[in-house]
Amino acid sequence: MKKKILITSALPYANGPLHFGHIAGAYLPGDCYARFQRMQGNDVLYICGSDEYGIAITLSAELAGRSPKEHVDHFHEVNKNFFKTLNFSFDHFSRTTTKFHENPVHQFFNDLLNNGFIEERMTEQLYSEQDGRFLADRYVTGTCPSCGYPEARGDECQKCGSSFDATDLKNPRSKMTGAPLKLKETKHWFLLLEKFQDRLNEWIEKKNWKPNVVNFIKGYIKNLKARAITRDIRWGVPVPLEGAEGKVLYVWFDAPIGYISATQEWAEGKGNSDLWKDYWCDPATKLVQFIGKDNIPFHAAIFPAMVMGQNEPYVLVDELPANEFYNLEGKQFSKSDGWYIDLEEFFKKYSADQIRYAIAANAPETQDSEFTWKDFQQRCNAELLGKLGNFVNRVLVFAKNNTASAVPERGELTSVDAEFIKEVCKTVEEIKEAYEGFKLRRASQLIMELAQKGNVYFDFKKPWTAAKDPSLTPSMKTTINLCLETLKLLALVSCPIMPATATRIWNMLKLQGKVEEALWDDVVKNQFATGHLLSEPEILFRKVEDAEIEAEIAKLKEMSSKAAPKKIEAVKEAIVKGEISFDQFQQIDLKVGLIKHAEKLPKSKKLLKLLVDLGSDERTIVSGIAEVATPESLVGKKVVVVANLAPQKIMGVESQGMILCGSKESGLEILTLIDCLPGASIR
Ligand code: B3M
Ligand code: ZN
Repeated sequence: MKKKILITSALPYANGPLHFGHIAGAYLPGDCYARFQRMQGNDVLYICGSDEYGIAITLSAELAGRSPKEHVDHFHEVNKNFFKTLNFSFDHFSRTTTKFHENPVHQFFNDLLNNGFIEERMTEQLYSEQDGRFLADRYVTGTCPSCGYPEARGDECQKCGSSFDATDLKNPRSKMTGAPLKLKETKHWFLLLEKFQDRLNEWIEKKNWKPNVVNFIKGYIKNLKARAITRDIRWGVPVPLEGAEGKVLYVWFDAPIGYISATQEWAEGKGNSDLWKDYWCDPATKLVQFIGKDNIPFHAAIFPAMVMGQNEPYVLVDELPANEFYNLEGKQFSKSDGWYIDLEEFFKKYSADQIRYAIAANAPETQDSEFTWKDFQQRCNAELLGKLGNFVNRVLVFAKNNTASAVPERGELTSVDAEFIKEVCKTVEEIKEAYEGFKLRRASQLIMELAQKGNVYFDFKKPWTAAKDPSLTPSMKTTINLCLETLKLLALVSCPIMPATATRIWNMLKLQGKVEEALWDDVVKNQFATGHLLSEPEILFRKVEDAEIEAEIAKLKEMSSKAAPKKIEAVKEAIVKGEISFDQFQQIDLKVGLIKHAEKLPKSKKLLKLLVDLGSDERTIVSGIAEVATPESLVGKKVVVVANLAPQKIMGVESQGMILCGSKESGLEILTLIDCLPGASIR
């Protein structure tokens, strides 16, 4: 019977480009599963979209010099295109800033509040008087309460490794402006997760999920406590209450509801705005959510609790195939560390199916796994080309030369033929089970086994000798008939992982319609008619040469050795700021300033207090250049000053401008001029 299957892949944050590490975890497995289930004739809806709110977004937008909206607009497109390049088959790829999103998020919040699962509490948080706002942990730096390291992060110390609340930092400051922070009371709303302990336990008991997921989540449920679900920032879904102005819902509260709002947007696009309910509100729906292991708590406990505590009949997750991590040559993919694969370059040389197959064959299903260039080459050459490509090609070329590109008739079967058919059918059945059970590694391995069985059979039957002996013609025809049937099955079983390759095989066999729309059982059952004409054979895969792979490895090493040591700096540089008009640029008054006096600011390692002659007037400027220049060396230098910047108090001193510097690995480089006079404008 036809099943209704709602499939989701974790909504990627729209704050940076995705890489193959992400693809291996929550995405490729989802796409293969969706494709497979469609071919089973099931009613599949595959939903994904960008996760666009939260501190991670505002912080990286700020570093990039963009507004959060500009930032998510940019990366939403970037990531959407990446999925397209990889041939993803989402029925809809939405985003959490659509007009559809706020309603269901508010419905969840209001229901949970009215049902007694959300409570208002007063908390203390770090506040910046200068910016007039509360700062999230990630925006805060200060002195580590354990080891005294002065630049500790808001949640943990990168020097001694201890973790703490930002409110424990000594001398807390804003990471962006250096402004001092103080504790201030603020109201927040808490989700009382402990109230769901029993229901969650009972529910999880019945799940037959991977042991790592179930064990983790059982431990997690034991320690459930109330969690703040609001934040003092402006970028997010507003809290739907009076007295909550300036507060938004925590991104992990709204993001999973994005699966629902994305489906609503999809339904609207289909011209039936209620259609989403057919999936989300029908208990017969099977909800399968693909995620990476770091997202387990939210999908296996927190979101299910939210669903349990609200009033709409939304379905709970049925299957949660969570994957481990996928690294690159032994380390995490990281653009800022130069440890990544340039995707534009990659897709100039390799195809989506090559990488889809390489990831599937080595998917991080039970433990972390990794992409290595050598493994990629081996998969491409020994497996895709050597086994699958080879079998497809030799059969089709043989048929072209010996059976006039037509499917020959199947004669009497020898025991070898019969055994071959049995083996092929068994392998196809095993591949089906592998897909059904979220086992892409196993499916990939079996696909190659199937191709290899074909090669062995072809070699054993030696149709090329039979072709020369008229008395053996019937046997030759049987061989080619069975090989062509196997090609058709190879197109079928490889379609979820390698849709483009499957399509090419399908087309070479001149089969009707699209392979991805074919029904699995029909393809297995229906045999070629004798005399069915085939198309021209084409080469499926090219050889990946040693020299290419060596060059890729060398490039990776070079990029990582050149990468800036600090992640934040690298992000700053990697992203070009949003466009401004010429008029906006003209508003910045840049002038040549002569440094007349310089001294260290007491109690600061970085700051110098400078007296700068701007021709028309003299200014006091506080500048963070103490680590790159001594006060003596600066006197007499002519520097670039932002002359019309609003004055700013820095450590008690009013700074009346800013000195421009370039950033480099070891710190800063001050921009200086030789011939210009103080006060000259810079254009
Ligand atoms: N954006 C985290 C991540 O990309 C988060 C997933 C949300 S799923 C609702 O890992
Ligand atoms: Zn420390």
